[in-house]
Amino acid sequence: MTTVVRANDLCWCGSGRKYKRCHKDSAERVRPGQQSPTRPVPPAIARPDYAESGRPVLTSEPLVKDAATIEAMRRAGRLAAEVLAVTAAAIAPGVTTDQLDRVCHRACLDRGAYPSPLNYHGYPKSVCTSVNEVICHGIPDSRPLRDGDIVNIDVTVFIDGVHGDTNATYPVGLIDPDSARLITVTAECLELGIQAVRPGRPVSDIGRAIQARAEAEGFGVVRNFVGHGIGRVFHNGLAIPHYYDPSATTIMEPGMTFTIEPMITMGSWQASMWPDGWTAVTADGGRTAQFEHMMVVTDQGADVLTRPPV
Ligand code: HM4
Ligand code: CO
Ligand code: CO
Repeated sequence: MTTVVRANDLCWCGSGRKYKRCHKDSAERVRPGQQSPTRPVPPAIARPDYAESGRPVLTSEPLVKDAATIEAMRRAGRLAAEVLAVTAAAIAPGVTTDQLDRVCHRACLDRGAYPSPLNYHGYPKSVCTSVNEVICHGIPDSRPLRDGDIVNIDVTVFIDGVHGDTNATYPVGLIDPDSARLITVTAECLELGIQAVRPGRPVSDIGRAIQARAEAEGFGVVRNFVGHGIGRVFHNGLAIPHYYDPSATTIMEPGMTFTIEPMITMGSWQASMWPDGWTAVTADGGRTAQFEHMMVVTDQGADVLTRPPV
């Protein structure tokens, strides 16, 4: 006897989710493609300390920045938002994630910026492109985007000695209503996290706000990737969890700079890693979305440095 399991049937495991969003067939999952050769950066463009060796020399820095550093980060944030918009404009069915990398790389160089991911701890490309069940750090390759996919583009630029970091998730062609709701709710989660930024309060307030919204929608919050302190260092050791973590006791202070970048899942928030050591995927193959902004804490709340112009 054979049993036909359809994609939209409830999963056999009793999770209450559709089969295609639970124990999804490996044939439907994103699979690694071919990577293109390393893209060069002209010597005229200033590089971060890890650009040659892959290992950052500076790994920590003051969490509260001086005025000159914040001004530099304002410019880096604005450029990162521009590069994200230029790269996202190339999204279409049939376009490969490597083509998105080429667009991002060129857009960084055009603005005199170094694409921060390139050779950071050996990362081979200039941007992260995370499709469907890929949580984050997807490596651009020969896989063409397909109608109905969702794709996150995560841009970081290095200019004037500081980084600017932002990401967003986009539909490819026409997407299903559940994927559209995942994207909308994830963008709302980021905004609620930003609204929770307030001097004198612990950073755990941010994750509390995000988790409440995500779980009220029946979605999960990824635990093992977090927002981060940023400045002259790409990831400086300050962690901003997107779920309520009572041990995240750092008190927000004016001049503190960090990212909030929630990763929200349709099914389980548990992650697993591809053999490439970078690509993080949901353990159950369910879709996941992410949005990111970089901000500075002010006397009132947050000043977002990566807001695209309206
Ligand atoms: S590596 N993007 N992101 N992201 N890393 C290449 C592209 C990358 C990250 C990253 C979000 C949060 C934290 C981190 C991080 C150490 C532990 C080495 C400082 O790598 O914290 O890296
Ligand atoms: Co990252
Ligand atoms: Co980031």
